[in-house]
Amino acid sequence: MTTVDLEFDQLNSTVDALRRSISNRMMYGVGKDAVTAHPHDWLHAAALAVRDRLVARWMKTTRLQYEQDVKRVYYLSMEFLIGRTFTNALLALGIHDQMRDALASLGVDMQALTDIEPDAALGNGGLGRLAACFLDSMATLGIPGFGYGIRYEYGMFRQEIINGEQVEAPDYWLRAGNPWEFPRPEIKYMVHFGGRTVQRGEQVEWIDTEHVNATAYDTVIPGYATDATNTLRLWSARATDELDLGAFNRGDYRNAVDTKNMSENVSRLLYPDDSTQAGRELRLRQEYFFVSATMQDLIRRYQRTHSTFGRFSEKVAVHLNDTHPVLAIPELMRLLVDIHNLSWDKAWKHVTQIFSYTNHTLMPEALETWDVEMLARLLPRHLEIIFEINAQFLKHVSEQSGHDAEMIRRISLVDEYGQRRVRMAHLAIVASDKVNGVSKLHSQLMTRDIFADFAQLYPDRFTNVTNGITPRRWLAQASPSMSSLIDQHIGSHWRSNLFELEQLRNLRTDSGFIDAFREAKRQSKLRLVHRLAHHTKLPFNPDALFDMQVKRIHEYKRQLLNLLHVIVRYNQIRANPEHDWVPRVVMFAGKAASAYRMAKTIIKLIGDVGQKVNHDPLVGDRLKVVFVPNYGVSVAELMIPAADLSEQISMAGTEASGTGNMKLALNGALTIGTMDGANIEICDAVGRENIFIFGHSADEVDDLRASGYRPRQVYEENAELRMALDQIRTGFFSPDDPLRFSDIFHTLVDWGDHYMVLADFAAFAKAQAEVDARFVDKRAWTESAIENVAGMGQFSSDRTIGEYARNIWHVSSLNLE
Ligand code: 26V
Repeated sequence: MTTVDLEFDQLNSTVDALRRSISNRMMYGVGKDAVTAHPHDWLHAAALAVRDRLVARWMKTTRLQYEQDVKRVYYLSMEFLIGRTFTNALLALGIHDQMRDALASLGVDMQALTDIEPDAALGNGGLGRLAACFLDSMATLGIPGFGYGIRYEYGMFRQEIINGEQVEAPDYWLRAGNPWEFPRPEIKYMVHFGGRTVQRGEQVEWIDTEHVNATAYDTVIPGYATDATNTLRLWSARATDELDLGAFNRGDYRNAVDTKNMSENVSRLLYPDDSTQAGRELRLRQEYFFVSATMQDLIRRYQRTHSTFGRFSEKVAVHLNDTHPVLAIPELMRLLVDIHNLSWDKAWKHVTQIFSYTNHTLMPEALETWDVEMLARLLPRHLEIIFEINAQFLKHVSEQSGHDAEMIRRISLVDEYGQRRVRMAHLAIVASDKVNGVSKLHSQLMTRDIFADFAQLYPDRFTNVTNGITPRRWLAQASPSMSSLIDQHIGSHWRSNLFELEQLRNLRTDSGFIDAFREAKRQSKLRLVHRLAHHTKLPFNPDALFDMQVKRIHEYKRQLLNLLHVIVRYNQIRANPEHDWVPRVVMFAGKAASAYRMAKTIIKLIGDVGQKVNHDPLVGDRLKVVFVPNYGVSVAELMIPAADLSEQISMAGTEASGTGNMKLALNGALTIGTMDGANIEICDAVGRENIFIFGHSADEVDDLRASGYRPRQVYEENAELRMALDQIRTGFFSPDDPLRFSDIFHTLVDWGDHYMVLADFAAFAKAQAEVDARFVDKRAWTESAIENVAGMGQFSSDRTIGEYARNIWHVSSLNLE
């Protein structure tokens, strides 16, 4: 290796310098000139000019990490919902306006460019977006943190709404190339599958395997207003031999190419489905593929500066974002014991100090288990290791518990009822130093219900770290009008210390500020109306109350509760059109898992109700119902700043935390919500009088269920609700197919109403009436909205990451001096 110093240009970020950089990148990077360049070429050239300005910081960060021999955090996640990068990077570097002017001087409109950047949508929902907010905060706080995941070629499907129905289209997000990633073909690891194990003396060997290579793609994660710059490393599968030369030489070219494609399928697509069994084997392969490459990579990095494993657990923390990466545990055991020759006990000691695990859902059907038979076939050595971990664990518990056989069956890593399955959450808990839930309530319920036995055994292991969101993307970037208003009054430092928003409390009664606040909100509403204009063809009144429920479509989130209230309101308006109704636009957005029939039917019902309501001349602009297609990070950035009302109406005890609730409150929306997830903490932060809380609490849900919940009785006793449900059942909204929604009716009325929609309906309707009354009093409403923004300090993901760093990972920030 040579050690010559490279000579390169120091890049500054004046408008002139940026214009030259873009021109150079267009010429030498993209290979075009201003005459032939398409908009995507401009975006590419501008993105490369921005990326160039991040690289020096990135290298500095890496160099300092080695020099200071820091402890590193590895955040393992099957999902990273990054969204767009261009504006985010400009804001992090503080060169947004300079870039806008540089592009303008080249005759290019920056807004038009930012709009064509594809989202990196490598995730399904809350868990994936949380990972992206965490990357932003780790970099901003200077925590030496690495994101590790899969470079899916196809991200979350694009949702089209055709005749009111969800149609999934593939998301080939890499079509135009990805200017933000650095391919690292030299960083590659072999990942094995199948085969069998043999004992050779003390050692076990895993042989006769098939293999695939994992190669790295690195994305720069800039911290906000700091030189600290982290890395997201995503793995892509490459066939180990470019082609099966045997088959090729036999003239079987087709077969040779097929084999290569098969093995590369492992990183082809994101699983858009948390509700089906289909493709489970490929999903297991994905999970192992990415954790194997990651464990090999972190060992290699450790060994660059350490000659023994003595300090391994002092220098490495691995975080498991839910159970999807749990195979990292047996994989690290395998690498340490079988490859690096540590004793089992030494290796296990390291492992139990290195790992930590976050649970993101209490729903039993979402707790991952893997068929023992499938594991035996794909990962025989790992299954042996899991069995050994289990044997030692159960021996220990048995001694401690006085041989409580029933308890041992419950906590075993292997579920022995019926077909044997490995319980991945149990493996995560046994191997982790810390296990956390994502809101206070969720952490309590976790230790009370699903992990009660473990919480008894290891009370100190369980903790809570309430989720948070990055204020850079969710306020500074998403809402230019609100951000600049806040800047004018309290300065710009809230971006790095969100508690500064508390100063807005002093302004809540300042008439000038109240008017300006309302105007900033109105700007965001106009922006949304303008963008929706060509989609809906409906005239929206920007002064109407914008009521939003934006999140995955799921029965537990209760879009149906919202919709039933819309129908009741519609009937009331028709019965009494002269009344002074508060105009409302009720917006829904969200994707349904492709195999989740009920969720798709709910989308269709929203569309059909909208058809009826929106075209009823008696209703006018008193009520509009809109389903905004293709919800994702960028659509969220457009919608959330425009919201007046935030619907957070899950059945209490089902939404682990929610993070959309935080984004909406931060943008000055008032919440209507149940005492669920982080809503409870939001209520404390903004004050009970500035939020609309309704419905059964988690305990009351349990009591009602225990005492025998009878939804049909609710239906019979509430005339307005009954009318709405009957309209759904009899085809009032679907005259072309009157029985289309009969399953929805029966689910709610006859089949148990599992998520207690009817039980909470009356309370919800009452809370909605209070919403109307408050909204009429513009001043009172705006004061509450300001209180919401002012109270959001604790929901910055910087606070969240600070807690993880201190209490779970035990890492400190890099010294950047
Ligand atoms: C499971 C699976 C199973 C296999 C196929 C793909 C897939 C994708 C996701 C999941 C589990 C999703 C769990 C989740 O997203 N939980 C959400 O996590 C948020 C961040 O903590 C939290 O705010 C939400 O309340 C919670 O629902």
